[in-house]
Amino acid sequence: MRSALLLAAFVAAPFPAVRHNRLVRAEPGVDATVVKSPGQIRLWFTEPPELAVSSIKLADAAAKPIPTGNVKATDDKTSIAVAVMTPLPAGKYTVTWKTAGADGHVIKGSFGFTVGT
Ligand SMILES: [Cu+2]
Repeated sequence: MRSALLLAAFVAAPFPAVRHNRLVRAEPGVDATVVKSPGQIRLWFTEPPELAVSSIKLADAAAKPIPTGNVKATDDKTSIAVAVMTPLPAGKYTVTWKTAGADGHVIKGSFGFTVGT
């Protein structure tokens, strides 16, 4: 029902003036190289992310999923995070995320980071 209402709103206003929620910062950073395995993956957005539709997934260079905790709120309302359950060996990793802002539009993206020197 909610999605039908959202769709109707979208069709009625094909050129919405509102800006969708956007990723503004990440830790580890987008395309960053970190020396130490991160204890968590944390993302910041332009507006508070909807926790219920949020996911943060981590995979190694072979696209094998790396175990993480559940997506959780942080002390900053524009940020969400997941714990990384095991130390990451040196290598390249991909973070794939999904969330929504107050307007309910789902946004998603992915970025890489490297552990090692
Ligand atoms: Cu939007």
